Amino acid sequence: MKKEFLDLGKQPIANKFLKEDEIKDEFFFDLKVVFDEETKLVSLKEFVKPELMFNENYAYNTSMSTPMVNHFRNTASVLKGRFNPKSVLEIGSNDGPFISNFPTDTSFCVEPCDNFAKITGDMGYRTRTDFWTTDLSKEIEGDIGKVDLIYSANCICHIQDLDDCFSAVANLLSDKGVFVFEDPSLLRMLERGSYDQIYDEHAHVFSVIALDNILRKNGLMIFDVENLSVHGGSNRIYAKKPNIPSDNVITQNYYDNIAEEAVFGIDEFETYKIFAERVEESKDKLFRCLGNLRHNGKKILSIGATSKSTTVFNYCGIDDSIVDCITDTTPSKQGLLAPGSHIPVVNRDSVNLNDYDYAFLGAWNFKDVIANKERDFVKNGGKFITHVPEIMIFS
Ligand code: JHZ
Repeated sequence: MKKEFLDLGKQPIANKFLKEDEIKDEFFFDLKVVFDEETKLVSLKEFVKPELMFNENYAYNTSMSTPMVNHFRNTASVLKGRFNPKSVLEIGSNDGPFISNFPTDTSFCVEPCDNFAKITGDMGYRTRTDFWTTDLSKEIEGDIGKVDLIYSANCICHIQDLDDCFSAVANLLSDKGVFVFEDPSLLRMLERGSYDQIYDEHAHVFSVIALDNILRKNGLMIFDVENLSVHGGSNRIYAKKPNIPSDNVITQNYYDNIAEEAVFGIDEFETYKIFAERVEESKDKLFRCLGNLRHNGKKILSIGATSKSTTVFNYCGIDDSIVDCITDTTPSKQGLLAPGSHIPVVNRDSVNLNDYDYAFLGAWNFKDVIANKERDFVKNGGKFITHVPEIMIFS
């Protein structure tokens, strides 16, 4: 039932930034994407072993992006106001920007990366350094009982076995509890041509339609959906146990999202073939654009050593002969080489942007924040390049 529609070539671990002597052993896999005719789920054809991606060296610190810290503070306040949960569990708590808004004595974290689990542990939160599974959820239930709010951001789409993941949630959730999770939206990816949402960690890119099918199979139902602007367009899904009277009635947002996706053709294979053609065109155009600028002696850097830019640079064949360096605010990425492309990642403060003619937006999702921060670059004649939704040069 699974049909392949996109081949993004050989790709490395998207967040495995390297030292020079690690290049020779770098791991690559075939990044191909499939559509499941039965559930309508879009997934990677070949999954990468979770331990290779999520371990003590995982480089994506949520708290290094100020807009995301604000996002999680607001999210926590909205959820407290709407549901008033007595206990909270976060799956994939990273370095704690969401959970830190809840009391330590009634909150619990699950995080497989030791470096981050240590941070929330030090903050006083009971933290299990582990992957989210039904076995773990039963263990936690034995420890703390049922939970009123289970929350997860940019993590459920990382979990390869969704049936196990959702059964684990259904097991631990109190009868009137809510499961809230947010991940990049498949519809927004298809509309914007942002194929760089696809990389090793994103085992799936979710539509509401596919989630509706899979959650139902596993004892949960969606009652609300919110469309968010973060990460280039995400959906926040609200689910609960079916057949239990609660205040959480099915909202119009839920029906509207399902209808919008159906009109777009998200449940039809043909839609994905058209998307794949657009992606190939984008690759050719970006390679020609950056290649020509370089050929004409222009200096190019990239801003944001993102997982997304790992996909773009490796798929389009862009390396340090075209892009001199990538600036990033995350200390654990700085001083290392970007996965696959081996472009050096540097601290933003060590670079004078005015020495460059063009800045490619690896973090195009923060376009406005970056353009605002880098007004001086534009004043001095610098220009930005993005590939979303089309290849564009702008200032
Ligand atoms: P950002 C992450 O993907 C990883 P990435 C993860 N796997 C996931 O699922 C998705 O999010 C949704 C830096 N930066 O958020 C900070 C600047 O340098 O787009 C970050 O390293 N300057 C969990 O990696 C990176 O850019 C700035 O001004 O694609 C942004 O990464 C700002 C604002 C950020 O996610």
